Amino acid sequence: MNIEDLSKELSLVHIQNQTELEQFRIRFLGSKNVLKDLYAALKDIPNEHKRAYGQQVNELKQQAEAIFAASKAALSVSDNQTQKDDLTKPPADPHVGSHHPLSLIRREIIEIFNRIGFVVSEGPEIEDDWHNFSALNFPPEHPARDMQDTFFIEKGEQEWALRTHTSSVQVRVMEQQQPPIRTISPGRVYRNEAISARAHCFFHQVEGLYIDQNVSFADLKQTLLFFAQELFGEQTQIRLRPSYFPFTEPSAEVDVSCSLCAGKGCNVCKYTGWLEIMGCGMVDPNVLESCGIDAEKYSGFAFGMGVERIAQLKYRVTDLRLYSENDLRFLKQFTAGVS
Ligand code: 2U9
Repeated sequence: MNIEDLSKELSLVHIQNQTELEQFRIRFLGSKNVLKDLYAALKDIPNEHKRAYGQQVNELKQQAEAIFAASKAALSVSDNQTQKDDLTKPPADPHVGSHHPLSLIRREIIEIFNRIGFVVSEGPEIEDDWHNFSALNFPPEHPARDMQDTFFIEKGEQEWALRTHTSSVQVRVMEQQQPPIRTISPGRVYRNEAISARAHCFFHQVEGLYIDQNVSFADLKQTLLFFAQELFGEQTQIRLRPSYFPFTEPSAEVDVSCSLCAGKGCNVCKYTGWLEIMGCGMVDPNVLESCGIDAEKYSGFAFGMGVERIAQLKYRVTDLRLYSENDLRFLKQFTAGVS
């Protein structure tokens, strides 16, 4: 074999498996390799050509070493690939996803109210003035109707708003059916607020409504106590503080005893022993009448809570923005909730 023949052979070589790799190694790099004959022939080369000849043989050797190294690396990658394609192997990393913390809490809230006969109702996120405000007894000059609190959309003659609460869904339920009504409305709502750790331009609510004959404030209190004990544990107590909403009278804010310190006082409950979780009240007779329900015959209670607020308390989330940033470091912490 001369230099030209071997150079041509190297330029055409294509190693496809481990056997061919070993054959190549023996032929070009083994103890009796073909290049040794070329080195041996050096002594017969005229002196003036020795240097050029030696250089050509060295280049052939380097070329053979490079081909061997590259082929060996390529074959080890494809061997790994073959192993990966072994369908009998168990998956190395199944990449289990997670449910969003707000979905987990919403599901938990819905399940609790399902157990006592409340059914889910849903409705549009873009609402008219009637369903979002007027039917709910908001006076014409109420500040919530202001541009600064509500996102308005102008389309043709009609003015629309992004709903500011899911009570609008329950107005639609009352318009369509007569009591007994026992419904909860989970959903996204919008407020025209600057985004910060404590406020967002959208959040999620679950609102509840129960209308029948002789529904009393005691029924409301017992229902909320049941809910709080299911959600936070059977030791949980509730307390109601008087409040005001246009759609309920009387109205109250609902606190639960702090489950971290059992009501003794800690930094989460700001040493009060209580955590505010929702608002509630008896449905204002004006609202019943606006929705076609006889307020002489029927009464009802309603309540509303922010899902972010409940998730914040259960999971100790301190910044509202985390819920909508899709940061995997945050979301991955809820993998245990996948079922
Ligand atoms: C109808 C009539 C009345 C729903 C209610 C609240 C009290 C309440 C807030 C809690 C925190 C909203 O998410 S939040 O900002 N809600 O305090 N919501 S009573 O009352 C209704 C609902 C429907 C027809």
